[in-house]
Amino acid sequence: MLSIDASGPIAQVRLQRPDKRNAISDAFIAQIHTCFLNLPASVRVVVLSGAGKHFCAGLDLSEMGERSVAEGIAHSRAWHAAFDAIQSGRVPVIAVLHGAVVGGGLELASACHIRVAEATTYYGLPEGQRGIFVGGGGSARLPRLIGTARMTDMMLTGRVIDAELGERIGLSQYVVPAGEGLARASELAARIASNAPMSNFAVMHALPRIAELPQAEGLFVEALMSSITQAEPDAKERVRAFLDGRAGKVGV
Ligand code: 1HE
Repeated sequence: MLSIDASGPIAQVRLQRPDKRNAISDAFIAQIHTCFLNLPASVRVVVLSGAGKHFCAGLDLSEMGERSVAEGIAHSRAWHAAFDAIQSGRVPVIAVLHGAVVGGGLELASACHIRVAEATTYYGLPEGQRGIFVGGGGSARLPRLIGTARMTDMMLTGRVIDAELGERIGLSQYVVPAGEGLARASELAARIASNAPMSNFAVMHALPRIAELPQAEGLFVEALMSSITQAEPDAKERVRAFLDGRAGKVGV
């Protein structure tokens, strides 16, 4: 269900269940979790994409069945653990979106660090229509991306958001023509992989925590993180390279 090429610094991870629109079953969520927990040390960035017509149709509804309350909680917590392994993992993850990015598929996308949406992308939260609620971290992550009011609208009315509007409101950071998502993600991944590891660590792990802190505490943590990055030999060499004219200017 998950195809993984982790042979180079940029790993390609692909949802590979196109006949079921990459719907996420219990076995599938376990594979996603295992994959992100066990990325080889040589991997610096992951590009996550979906095979077939759509990125992901969310929860495999055929398995919803007759779960008890306790089983339902355990199920949701398994999704949380898997998506936490993405968001709070060791390396940045770029999602390449196309077609349906709905329900748990949108929850998966929202756990990634950068989202590149092809023009065919549409976003929906059909949970409201299915009589259920989000369970894959959507209520914690999506309001932070798009605001509680927009998520409320999507869930209450079944509103579907297209790629362009999705970019404007923060569901993706990029929109590209159909079929160009992987190429754009690979370019972005190469840039990310060329950064100092400590800078990427700070962006992935300090930045989201600082954003949740009161300002005074956030500024204090920023000062610590800033000093830690500057103390790295890598940072000293990169700054020297710029001052010596050996490193590129901003935007060049
Ligand atoms: C599925 C699923 C699925 C497709 N679970 N089997 N998610 C949803 O409510 C979305 C439900 N799916 C759809 O609305 C559509 O399938 C799509 C818009 C995503 C794609 O449409 P289309 O026309 O390309 O495909 P299709 O013909 O609808 O589906 C092809 C097959 O995939 C078909 O099975 P088949 O055996 O008849 O060929 C579908 O039944 C199957 N399929 N989506 C199971 N989701 C942690 S909580 C998260 C909560 C949620 O995610 S709720 C939202 C669930």
